[in-house]
Amino acid sequence: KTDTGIALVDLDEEGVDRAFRADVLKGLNQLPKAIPARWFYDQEGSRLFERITQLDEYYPTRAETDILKTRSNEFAQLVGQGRAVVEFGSGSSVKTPLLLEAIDPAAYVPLDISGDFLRESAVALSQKFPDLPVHPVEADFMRRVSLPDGVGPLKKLGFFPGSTIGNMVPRTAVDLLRSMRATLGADEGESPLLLIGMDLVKEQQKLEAAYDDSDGVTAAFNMNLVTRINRELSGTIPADALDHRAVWNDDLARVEMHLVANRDIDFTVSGESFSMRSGETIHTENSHKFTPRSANLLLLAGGWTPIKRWVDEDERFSVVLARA
Ligand code: AVI
Repeated sequence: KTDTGIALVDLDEEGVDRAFRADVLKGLNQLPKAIPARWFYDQEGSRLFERITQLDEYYPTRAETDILKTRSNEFAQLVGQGRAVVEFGSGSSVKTPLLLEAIDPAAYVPLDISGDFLRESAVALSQKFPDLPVHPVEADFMRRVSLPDGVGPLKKLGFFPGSTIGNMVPRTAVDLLRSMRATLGADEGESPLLLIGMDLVKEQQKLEAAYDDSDGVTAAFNMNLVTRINRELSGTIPADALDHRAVWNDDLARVEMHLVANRDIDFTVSGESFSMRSGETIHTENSHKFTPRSANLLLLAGGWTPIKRWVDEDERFSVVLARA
């Protein structure tokens, strides 16, 4: 893939190493240079992302949590009881319980590529909801996933919070939405529903601040990719020669993160030589933002019909309910 989306692949440890090397070498040989955003999330990257979600400037987590808290009665009415909730990604510590409390589901099925995260969050959820059957599935949700026996006959609600869909270019996002339809059994019986978080277009200054916070946590998150390349791929990238940059791309309605060279540099990764001119960048992430219309269009292209949209008080973030 040439985009910086987070196309996940089903890999063992050794496979992850190989895929990381392949993506980094391919990305550094491209012009402009680009590395897929999914490689941010090693242990340190995941820890830094957790800190990002608590920053003043990073509004999406708070805004979405606020919607889930205040609109639970409306979700319950529209969704009904007794569904199997299929979450794309491991349950987040705060958001998932809010949804589960609101709609009283018959089963909870978290899908994640990382078995460790999956097991941890499944245990935490089971402690909180002792009567709820929890069926974790270790899988790449970019492809159709077979759900466990027993979940099949239940009506399904897909849950994809966090505006992670925004980290994909539209083509990849549409592929994912279509895979979700297939996983949720859209063409077999009762129409599934999808509850999805989608961040909204807003003033440039607020968007750029959310991705370039004053404590430098997002900068550290971006720079951690360099540390990871140097550690895992025997890289010699001089970290002090790269600066974090977050910039709003108005034509494509997305915040882009880059690592910008502040001087000419030469380095090697896995024995291959590379150079960057001062001012040249490595594109590390896209975070697309939506308008109500562009969100509808994307969902429709992916085979989902929007039914209802909720926004937080300050109209920064939206949660959309759609049916297949
Ligand atoms: C995971 N994802 C939705 C985050 C976002 O806002 O695009 C990742 C992130 N990158 C920098 N800050 C947060």
